[in-house]
Amino acid sequence: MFATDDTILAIATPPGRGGIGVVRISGPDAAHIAGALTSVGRFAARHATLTSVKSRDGGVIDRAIVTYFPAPHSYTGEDVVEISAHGSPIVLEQIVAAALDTGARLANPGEFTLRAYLNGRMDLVQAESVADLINAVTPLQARVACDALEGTLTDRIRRIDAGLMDLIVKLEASLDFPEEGYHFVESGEATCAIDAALAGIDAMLADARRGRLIREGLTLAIVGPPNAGKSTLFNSLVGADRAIVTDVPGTTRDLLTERIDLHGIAVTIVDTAGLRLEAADAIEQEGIARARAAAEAAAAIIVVVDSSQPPGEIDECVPRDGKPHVLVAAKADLPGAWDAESAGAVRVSAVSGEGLDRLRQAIVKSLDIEPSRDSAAIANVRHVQLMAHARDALVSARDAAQTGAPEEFVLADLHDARAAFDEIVGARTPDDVLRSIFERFCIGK
Ligand SMILES: Nc1nc2c(ncn2[C@@H]2O[C@H](COP(=O)(O)OP(=O)(O)OP(=O)(O)O)[C@@H](O)[C@H]2O)c(=O)[nH]1
Ligand SMILES: [Mg+2]
Repeated sequence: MFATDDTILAIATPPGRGGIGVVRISGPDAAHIAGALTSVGRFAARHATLTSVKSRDGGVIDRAIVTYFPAPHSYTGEDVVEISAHGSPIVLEQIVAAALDTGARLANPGEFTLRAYLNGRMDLVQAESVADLINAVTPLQARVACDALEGTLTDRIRRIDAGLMDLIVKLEASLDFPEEGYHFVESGEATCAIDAALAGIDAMLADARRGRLIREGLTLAIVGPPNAGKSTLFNSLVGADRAIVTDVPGTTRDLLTERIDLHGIAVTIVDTAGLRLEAADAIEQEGIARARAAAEAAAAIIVVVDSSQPPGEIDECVPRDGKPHVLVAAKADLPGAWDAESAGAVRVSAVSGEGLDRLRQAIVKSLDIEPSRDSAAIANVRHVQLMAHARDALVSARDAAQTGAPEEFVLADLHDARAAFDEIVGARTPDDVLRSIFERFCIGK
């Protein structure tokens, strides 16, 4: 169980120096503590009050803006006080120490949001999206998290759930008249209602892969023969001179990784050693082994081939397992030695910059995620697993309804599906699951 009857506090702004730093206090003693720190008798609700904040010995720590949010109209649903002081770690730590002296305790990671959830200020999906929003590294990730925070995912689930509830009520009413079988609902009508719910779930699961790529990002490996122009392309995509480029085949040995924003998707791009059978030495051999492992681990691959040289053994570089990949004909500014067009390759020149935009588009297209549509309501593994569980239960419910099995059988499966929905939005979620969710938060959130 989670304690919520004490008063917690934490620095809510990131570590380091800044214009403003905020100490947040939440719990029954929040107003009392603010009074003790400032000697302001009573703070008006949601009014910014400029006042001195003092330590226990009466010395002034800083001039700060204090805002009091009385319960239940606050982030956590409890009495909350936010002290906006100057953004100095020393000042903020002194304010925290002074507040601790008055009986509050330090908040655990995510504890403010946990309380917001426990007090019904938001459901679990919204609480999880707070962490996603804070951790977003691309604007698209932020937008998807913000959508979930607004409740789009919850709404979608609630709509499916309402249809099931309707069916459950009718089936349970039928149970009161056992001799007459499906009394308030025909077996066909039940099947129809379950099919509608299944269609809703399937649409969400289809979105899930795309949502997860947006939420979690993905790894993209650049592979190809030596000297093809892989490191040059890596540098172009990263927008910095990260990798060493020379005309000596076998220049790159170690894996180089860099994070880029590819049309809103957080992509970790990996430069690798050129693949060839005859490695010059043990170092290159190890580099090639690492290149293969990186290609194996990546979600997608860019195969780079020199367009000015006979292509050689490029088949070796193309993934065989159907993994998304894009073929690049590099050095497009030089006279071509093979027909890039009919090979379906994107012609790219690092010298002229030709083809880079087309390449970015081709990569996104190969991932099949259309990032312009922003209905990625379901993105997190926990949600996907529970949704899949609900789906299994509904398939079993439909089979039972179709074969005219007793209502109890159908009902058991329907309740099972609804329990999974409840666990997603947090209406019924075990404490250990809650704990692991909120542990991922930062302190002060
Ligand atoms: N003209 C021209 N030369 C290029 C282009 N891209 C790369 N090069 C040259 O091709 C040579 C090899 O480039 P790298 O980027 O080091 O090739 P790599 O595939 O990383 O090579 P390894 O690390 O040895 O496997 C260098 O001399 C580059 O300057 C290009 O678009 N046009
Ligand atoms: Mg290289």
